Amino acid sequence: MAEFDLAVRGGLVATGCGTTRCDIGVKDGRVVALGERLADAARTVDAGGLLVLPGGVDSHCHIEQPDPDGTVYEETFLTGSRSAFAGGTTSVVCFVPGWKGASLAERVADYEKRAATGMLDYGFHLVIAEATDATIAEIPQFVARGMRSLKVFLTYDDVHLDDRGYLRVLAAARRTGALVTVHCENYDAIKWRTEALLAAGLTEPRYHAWSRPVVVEREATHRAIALAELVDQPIQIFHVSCAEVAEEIARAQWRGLKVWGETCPQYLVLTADDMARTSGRDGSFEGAKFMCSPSPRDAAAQEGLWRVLRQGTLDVVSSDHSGWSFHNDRGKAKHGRDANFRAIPNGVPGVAARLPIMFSEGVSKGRLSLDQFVALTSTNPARLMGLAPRKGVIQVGSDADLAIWDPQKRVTLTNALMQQAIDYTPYEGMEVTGWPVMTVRRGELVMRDGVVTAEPGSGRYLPRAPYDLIRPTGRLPNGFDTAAHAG
Ligand code: DUC
Ligand code: ZN
Ligand code: ZN
Repeated sequence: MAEFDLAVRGGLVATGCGTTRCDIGVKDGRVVALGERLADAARTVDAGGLLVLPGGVDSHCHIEQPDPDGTVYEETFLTGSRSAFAGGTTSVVCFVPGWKGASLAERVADYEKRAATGMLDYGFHLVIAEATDATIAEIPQFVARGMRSLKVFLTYDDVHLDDRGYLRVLAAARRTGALVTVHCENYDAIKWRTEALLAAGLTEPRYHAWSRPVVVEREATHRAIALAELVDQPIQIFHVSCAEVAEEIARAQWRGLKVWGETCPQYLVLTADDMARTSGRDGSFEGAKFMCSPSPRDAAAQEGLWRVLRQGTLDVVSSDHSGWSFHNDRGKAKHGRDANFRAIPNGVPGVAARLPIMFSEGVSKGRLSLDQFVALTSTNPARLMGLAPRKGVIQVGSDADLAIWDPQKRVTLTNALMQQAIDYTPYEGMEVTGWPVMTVRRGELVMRDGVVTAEPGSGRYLPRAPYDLIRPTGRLPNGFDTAAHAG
């Protein structure tokens, strides 16, 4: 009998702690050997001339997420899995949705059923949309079940927390050993500015960017960090749009605080000008395709982001994949094609495009080393989210999740290649160099040359234990642990 179920031979392997040419031996879904000329395997993949990387870990994905109005994001776990595998991603962390007045227990039960229908391995963040006694009391039982990251919003009508609510969630996270991830924009400032823009008749998609300039993101980021310092609670700032915001994180890190930062491809390759695009058919509504929050900025902001990625201030690149089709009347146009910018749902799809864009714009264009690319898109998110060393690395004992790349392959991005339920990609027509030609999930070849073959329902839940990296620093103002005494 062959020693391995699968051998991947002859590739240049970026393990997550360096790059080396070797074979990979897989047994029962895990990596069991790295070496030269490994013994026989039941199945062999020839990776000569190719790169073998840990499967992508996308720690910020909105998939099949129900909204309070009863609608559900169009991307299901089934279609989202197909799309992720097509783009070399094998694990995601999604969001158990939250809204005011709904019990966490009901939402978790519903979302668990949805996620179990996919093929991706998945973990859950818990959205905490209100800091009532009832919600705060529910948090520990779900952290104990492995959902050890909470998501809070400092803006959006349905979900935003005021400072006291945010402090209460930080305290609950500190007591239970969870990470808090934060959407940082100033709610009142955006609301005030939006009302003024609409009153002035500035309603088109491009004014979305005007409603939330950098300063509202920078202020909220500063506040999110300061309040986390008060509680001594580790946080991750989501979707940082420019270096000016990242500087807030750098300053906090320099002071020794546990603050991490994430950005997304849309902030590296789109700008606010994309929201001013028009088309013959859709007029200025075309700009809705590129609308997300925070807003994409400008070319200088993009260059600044590459710099802070190289410096390590931001250490994760996620997709923030959000499911709103453009052409039907349930997505971006759910309030009509002449709706003002406030009524257009935010978000852009990107679970499949994330790795090809980052590889091409980063590695192929010489902005990132191969090891930096792997760290940003797989190893670092896995470590921060408590998934490593099972995910995010290629080492003996880790799950055999691999993305096998042809670094020379040139591809023009189209929505068909994304294999997603959402009917457009904001990256249509973009040329990339480097493409994932095979994806392996737990030792199974689930994608080859764009053909996805995994069994629906074969994805596994990834419970995540409280983890060293997110342990508080122990530095408390006056040595007084507010979280131990306040609710
Ligand atoms: N911003 C978010 O915070 N969530 C989903 C989409 C978006 O643009
Ligand atoms: Zn967000
Ligand atoms: Zn998001």
